[in-house]
Amino acid sequence: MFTRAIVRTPAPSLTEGLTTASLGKPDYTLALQQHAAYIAALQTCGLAVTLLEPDPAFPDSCFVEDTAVLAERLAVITRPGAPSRQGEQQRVAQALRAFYRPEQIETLLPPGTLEGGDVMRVEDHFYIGLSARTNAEGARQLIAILEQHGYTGSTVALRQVLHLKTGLAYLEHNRLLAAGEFIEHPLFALFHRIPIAPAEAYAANCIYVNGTVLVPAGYPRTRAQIEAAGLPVLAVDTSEFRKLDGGLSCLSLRF
Ligand code: CIR
Repeated sequence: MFTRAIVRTPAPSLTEGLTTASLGKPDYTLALQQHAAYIAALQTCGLAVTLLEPDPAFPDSCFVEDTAVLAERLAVITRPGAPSRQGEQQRVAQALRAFYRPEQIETLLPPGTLEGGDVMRVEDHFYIGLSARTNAEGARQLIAILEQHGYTGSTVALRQVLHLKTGLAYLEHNRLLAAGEFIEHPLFALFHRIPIAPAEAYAANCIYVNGTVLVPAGYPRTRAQIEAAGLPVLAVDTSEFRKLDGGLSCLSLRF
């Protein structure tokens, strides 16, 4: 069960955020509305939400998931791989000090880089994507920290996606939403995989929050597949964050 989430209000500089999509710039006003609706959805799922103030110096800082990896007894402050995002983690680290004891907070060090979007937890194991943002040294440090705190970790080489969770979402009870390169990936062969249609690949980035699955609005086939697996869904519109390669998981840290 999650009880809390940390989110960060998008800054007006959001329009200058990193992207590989060709969908145009986000509409800032609409992004703020979508962000508010996202917070409301987390609250509907029972989470107490801590809202951090915007920081115009970091256009991508609303994507707080990338700045930390959280578990019940551990908070790891990451070192984002995108140069323009290095430093975002300081404000989140400060916020986490209200919820974790000093000995439960660890920090990744240079030359390691790692973004939380590359980390998918399954029970007490953490899959870590090796991506353009997360390097082998960052993964090595995270695995060592996890093992010191009673968890385990392993790496997954990525081929096409930005982050591991761009193409995967764990929905508990062995259910795994998988898109693109992960649909047939041998590492995940033992999961009950729910394959996402190529036209809806963006919708692989869902989040399971206390029994409900938040799905991006506008992906009816994925929504029907999740409902067919017996899970209640809550649709949240993330169109403006999609323009920056961001999705539902990226917008919060849940713990
Ligand atoms: C970036 O490129 O870093 C942001 N525009 C999007 C980050 C998405 N985060 C995530 O998938 N966890």
